Amino acid sequence: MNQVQTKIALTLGDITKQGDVEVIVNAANKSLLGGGGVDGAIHKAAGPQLLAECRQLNGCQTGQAKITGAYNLPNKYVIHTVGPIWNGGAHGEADLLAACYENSLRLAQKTGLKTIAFPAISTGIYRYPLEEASQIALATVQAFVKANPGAFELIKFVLFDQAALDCYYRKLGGLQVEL
Ligand code: AR6
Repeated sequence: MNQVQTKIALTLGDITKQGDVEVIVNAANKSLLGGGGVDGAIHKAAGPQLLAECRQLNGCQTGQAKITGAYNLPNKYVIHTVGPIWNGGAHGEADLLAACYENSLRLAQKTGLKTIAFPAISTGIYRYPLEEASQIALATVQAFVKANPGAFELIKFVLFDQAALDCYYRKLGGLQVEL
């Protein structure tokens, strides 16, 4: 059988400018009505129709994901997921963050999408430490790829600064050795 391999890529940049993926993931809040950080950038680039569609969704629980159109973005869809607010790490944050990645991938797969880009969910305004968050992001995505071979062609992490990119590179190296 000719199984398509999933490429996992790391890139430095702005998630609103990733024309090579069908869907980008938004690090939203439970209202889904916009905010700062990557959420603000996505709404600004998508235009007001995105907010209009989000208003129909009745919010989203932490760890869950919902999908909308992408409007003026160079993608087909936006998946909105709500990361946990960091509160010391003993309040279920790790499971909730893993659920964001897992549920976003499931929703994309269910929609028939093969290419997806993630930001570093929860690592900005929600203060999740990057070391731990990047480990969870990469391990969750790699576990999904192993369990669903060929489901995705490209899973991309779009990191906003060099420190985040370096951190992901280090973690990805370690995980690949473990495989
Ligand atoms: N492209 C890629 N990554 C970005 C971009 C961008 N354009 N802008 C910021 N980042 P944050 P959170 C990075 O704060 O921590 C919002 O108000 C940023 O450097 O956007 O999940 C929501 O409405 C950081 O590494 O999301 C919620 O209220 C990462 O994206 C709350 O913030 C996530 O930072 C969610 O907080």
